This record gives sequence, structure tokens and C-alpha cells, in this order.
Amino acid sequence: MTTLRLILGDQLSPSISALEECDPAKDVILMCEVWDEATYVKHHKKKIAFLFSAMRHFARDLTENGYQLDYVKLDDPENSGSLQAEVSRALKRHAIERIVVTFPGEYRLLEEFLRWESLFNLPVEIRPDTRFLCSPDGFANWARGRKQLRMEYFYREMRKHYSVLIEGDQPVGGQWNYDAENRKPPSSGLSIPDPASFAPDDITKEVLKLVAERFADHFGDLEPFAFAVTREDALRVLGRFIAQRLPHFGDYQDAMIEGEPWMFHSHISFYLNSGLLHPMECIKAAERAWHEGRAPLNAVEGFTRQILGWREYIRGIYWLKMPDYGQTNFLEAKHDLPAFYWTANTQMNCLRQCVLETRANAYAHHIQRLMVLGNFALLAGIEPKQVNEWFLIVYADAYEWVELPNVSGMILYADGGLLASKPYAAGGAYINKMSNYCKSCRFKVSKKNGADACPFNYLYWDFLARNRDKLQDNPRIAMMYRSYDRMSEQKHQAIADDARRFFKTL
Ligand code: FAD
Ligand code: DLZ
Ligand code: SF4
Repeated sequence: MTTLRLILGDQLSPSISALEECDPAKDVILMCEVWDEATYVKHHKKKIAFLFSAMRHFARDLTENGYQLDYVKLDDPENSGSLQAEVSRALKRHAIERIVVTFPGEYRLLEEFLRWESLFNLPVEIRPDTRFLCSPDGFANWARGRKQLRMEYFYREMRKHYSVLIEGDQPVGGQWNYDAENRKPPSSGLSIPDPASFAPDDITKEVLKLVAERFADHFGDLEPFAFAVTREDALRVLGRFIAQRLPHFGDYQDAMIEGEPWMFHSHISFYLNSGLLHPMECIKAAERAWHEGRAPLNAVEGFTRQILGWREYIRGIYWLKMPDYGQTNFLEAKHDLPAFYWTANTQMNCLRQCVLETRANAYAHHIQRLMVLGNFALLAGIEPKQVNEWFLIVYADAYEWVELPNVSGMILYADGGLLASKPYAAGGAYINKMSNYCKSCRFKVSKKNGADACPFNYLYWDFLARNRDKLQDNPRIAMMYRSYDRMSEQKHQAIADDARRFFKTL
């Protein structure tokens, strides 16, 4: 049966299920660069360039291996602009008897795929995405009957299931979690290795030109462009991380240093999420480094937890709760996203640095996204829809399945506590402890109120006061309400006044 096999921009794995039992002599593989996917939110220029170049390299490699590729470039004059219309056009070019796709990363595309059988009057097979380590059904089974869906317990099951860092049925080293050792503040004189970087080849240069011409009004710097765009180079990024950064990954996981966007993180999310790397090969590479004494257990366990735990758990939550998850707004937050999320034009140095790095690199590391950019959006009561759109646009690793639960669940508490047991709110002191941003800030982190006080300080208490009816029964923050209640009436007034004055400036 001649089959049309559609491969999406984030399905660039030779082992992708849509290619299983592919007959290179008969079947046609369709890949298309389409306007709709590049603009349904106006993705960062670097993200579009990365994906188009990686798609073109993947298609080249498949062609060299004898597959029949039908690759539609964005500037092909016949390009219709949407995936559905491109499938329709491809059906006219080839005598196709059925369509095979792999389960997509976003709900809106699944809905579209489910309509195709009647639309095209052909069998459409949607195959599981076997690149993930827990299927949506597997996650639903784990979640069934549980009152709380805590990542930690899911992660332990995954460790046992895949026998990662396990001896017998116990964790190596006697502990499941070494988080307490992974919160070292940044120390001066840290020697941070340069990140891996790759000079654009001819394919990438052509894509850079296209993106510069067609997406000039999108956010972000297109160049310098140094991402890996092939599996071979993505494996080099992984190899360099294991050799140079992993030993310190745990210690400085939560640390932020001005002018050091990459820290000791792995920078593999772009490659994992587009399919150039497989999660288990990353986990195994780290585990091997521990066995061979090249990295300590706190680092290797911490890295494993991010991929085997957080990444799979986040995807599980997405598919368990969609489509409703996209609409949640438990705290009824309704402020607009401040313009400085795009311009970096703010005197709050932490936010300024994180936005500048995001604009330059289409990357910020986890604690910048969580503790600075996310924490501010939570405290300032920004509407979840606007925050979600920003995070989906600006990061080259962002797809809704991973972005939405991180934003609505982890940072905004918009799901009312499904993902996080309490809002991840913090004042300036924590940012000061984990970074050196405050040293060169116009605001004083030690000051709690007044025009030169760190805004995070009064916004923190104002957030608690504003959301009291929704949060005060949560036992994990009851203590903070007791502290608030011990403050004088005058202090309460100062907090409210400062917050009001601050919001007016946004
Ligand atoms: P490392 O710190 O080296 O971690 C290794 C890997 O663990 C990452 O590559 C990633 O695959 C995985 N990982 C770690 N934390 C998470 C997490 N919370 N959720 C899912 N995977 C995780 N990650 C994305 O891939 N895409 C997103 O759109 C995205 N949006 C986020 C939005 C917010 C508000 C927050 C707080 C986090 C978000 N994350 C997202 C998670 C995390 O910040 C990034 O995965 C990480 O910064 C990528 O950099 P890295 O590869 O250097 O990660
Ligand atoms: C993100 C993205 C972009 C920018 N462009 C394309 C594209 O032109 N063609 C394509 O097949 N995929 C693209 N993608 C990735 C899709 O948006 C992604 O597959 C879905 O969001 C599901 O995760
Ligand atoms: Fe950010 Fe406050 Fe520190 Fe300034 S003082 S960098 S606003 S935490």
C-alpha cells in the first residue's frame, strides 16, 4: 500500500514511528515548511531558523539513505501555507493509499489529524510517539486514583521501570533525590566552559537568509547562529556537556551569573524536543559518567531527574489535562504582559538580563525562567494566556506540550495546584542569594518598601494579600500568612501603596 508519511518539524528522529516499515521504493515522506506553523505564534527568529535548517538536513540524510522525500520549502511559490493543505497537494502529486503520522506534540494538531480520514477519504494512522519514555496512557494509569500528582513519586516509578541509578530496587547512594546539594550560590571565579557552537553550512546560510527576509518582524536576534542542526552535531553537544559541564551541573543548577547565559546546563532541550537526541541516550551517557567516576552522583541524579522525571511528567500532565489546561486561570490574573518582556527596557536588572539573553539566544536556563521571568509574572498577576504566548514564542525549545504545564502549572499556579503544591513565589532575597544580579541593580534588594526598594519584595506580600481567599488554606503557605498578619497595619498599607505605584509604571 503506497503510504504518505508526514514528518513534522519536531519529529526529526530516524527512529520516528511514522517511518517504521517504510518502503523506500514506494512510500513518500512529506516534510513541509509552512507559514501557519511558523506564525501561529510569532516564534523567535532563531527558533524558526533552527527548525527549518534541522528539517532540511534531516531530509537530506533520508534522501541519501534512499528514501523518497517530498520536501516543500517555505518559499516554494506553490506552498499553500498550512500542513493540511500541503498534505492535500501532496495527495494530488502521488498515488497515495493511506497516510501515516506520529502523534503530534500539540493538541491543536491532534484535532486536525483526527479530521483527515474523512477529509481526505483515506485511512490515516496516528502512531504513538515512542521517543517519550512514558506514554499518555501510561501516565493516565499512574495518575488514576491519586489525590495529588507529585513529580517525585512519578520519577521514582520511572527510575525503577527503566532501572536507572538503581541497585536491586533501591536508589544508588541510598537517596532518590540530591536536590538539597544542588543549590550552591554562584561563587566568584567560576570557570564556565564555552558552549558548543557550530558554524552555519550552506543549508543553514540559505535558511538564515530566508528567515531574515520573511520573519523580520519576529522577536529575537537571528545571528550569530551557532545551534547544531544535525544529529551528529547534537551528539557532540551532549558529549561536551557530559565531559565539561555535568560534573558541576548539580552544584550550580540554580545559580545565575550576569553575562553567563549557559552556566553548567546541558543546552540539549532544542535537540531533545525536535528529535535530534533521544532522552534515554542522554540519561545513559550521564549514568555512564557516574559509573566511570567522571561525574558525582548529585549531578548525575539531578540531570536524570530533569529528563526522566520532569520532562516526562510535564508531557503526561499536558495530555492528561488538555484541552482544558490551556484555559486555566485559578488566580484570575488579568494584567497585561509588560512591554519589557520584549524590549528589556526595565530597571530591574534581573529581568533585564534574562530578557536580553532570551532575545539574543532563544534560550534561558531553568532558574531564570522560573525564579525571575516566571516569578515576576506570577507576582504581578499577568494573564496566563499572555504569559504562555510569550514563553512559546521566545524559546527555541518551546512546544505547547512542554511550555504550557511549565507556565500555567509550575510558575503561575493557574491550575490551582495540580502540578505545584504551592505557588513558586519569592521575594528579592532568593534572587540575590542565587545570583549576582542585585549588585548592579538600581533597586536595593535589602529594602522592603519605598521607591528604591526591590519590587519583588513588596510584590511578594501584595501577591499573598491579593490572593488570600484562594491561598490561605494551603498548609504550605499558611506560615507566610501568619507572618503577614503579624505586620502592622501601616506596613500592610505601605506594601499595597508600593505595589499600586509600581503597577502604574508598567
Ligand atoms: P538542563 O537544565 O540541562 O536540563 C536537562 C534537560 O531536562 C532539559 O534539556 C529538558 O529536556 C529537561 N527539563 C528540565 N526541566 C524541565 C522541565 N521543567 N520541563 C520539561 N523538561 C525539563 N523546557 C522546554 O524544553 N521547553 C519549554 O518550552 C520550556 N518552557 C519552560 C517555561 C518555564 C516557565 C519554566 C520554568 C521551564 C520551562 N522549561 C521548558 C524547562 C526548562 O527550563 C528547560 O527545559 C531548560 O531550561 C532547557 O535547558 P537545558 O537543555 O540547558 O536544560
Ligand atoms: C515550530 C515549527 C515551525 C516554526 N515550523 C514548522 C514547519 O514549518 N513545519 C513543520 O512541520 N513543523 C514546524 N514547527 C513544528 C510544529 O509547530 C510542531 O510539530 C507542532 O507544534 C507540534 O509539536
Ligand atoms: Fe532583581 Fe530586585 Fe535584585 Fe534588582 S534588586 S536585580 S529587581 S531581585
